[in-house]
Amino acid sequence: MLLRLSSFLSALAIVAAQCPDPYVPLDETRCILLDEIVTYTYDEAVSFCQTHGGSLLVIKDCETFGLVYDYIHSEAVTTNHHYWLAASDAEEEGTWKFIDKQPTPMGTPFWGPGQPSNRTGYNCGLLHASYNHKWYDMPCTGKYNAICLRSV
Ligand SMILES: *[C@@H]1O[C@H](CO)[C@@H](O)[C@H](O)[C@H]1NC(C)=O
Ligand SMILES: [Ca+2]
Repeated sequence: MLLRLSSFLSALAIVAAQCPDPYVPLDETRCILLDEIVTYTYDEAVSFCQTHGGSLLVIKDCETFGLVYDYIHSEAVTTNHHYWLAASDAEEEGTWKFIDKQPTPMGTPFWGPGQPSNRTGYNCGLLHASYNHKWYDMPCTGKYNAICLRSV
């Protein structure tokens, strides 16, 4: 039992050590950096994450959404902010792609009801604080907070 606990703790230490500051572990293979202080346009948020050796938030499965959601909701100060999702339909209206050109999942549990709205000029994805951080399409020139992900 003791042995198990100590190997678990040292495994945790290894994971923690592998995420460069100011990143913290999201899971065994990924690190997360959340900035709830400074707001950015979509393009500024993309640059912010690149500067920090990562990528603006990409979520391709429920598990990742759950981990990111739990991280956002772990503190009141981070819960009350909107965060950019690195997804856009600027290239072709209604065709949502992540920054890595992969298709963005549609519908539940990701997008809010009736989202994306596909309104003119609403071409960037946002985790909306007023809607439990479900995804909404917003003008890319809005100023919101950023979450970056990177590999350990
Ligand atoms: C907007 O387009 C997407 C992709 O075609 C679609 O899934 C979604 O239902 C559309 N939204 C509305 C409000 O019609
Ligand atoms: Ca659009």
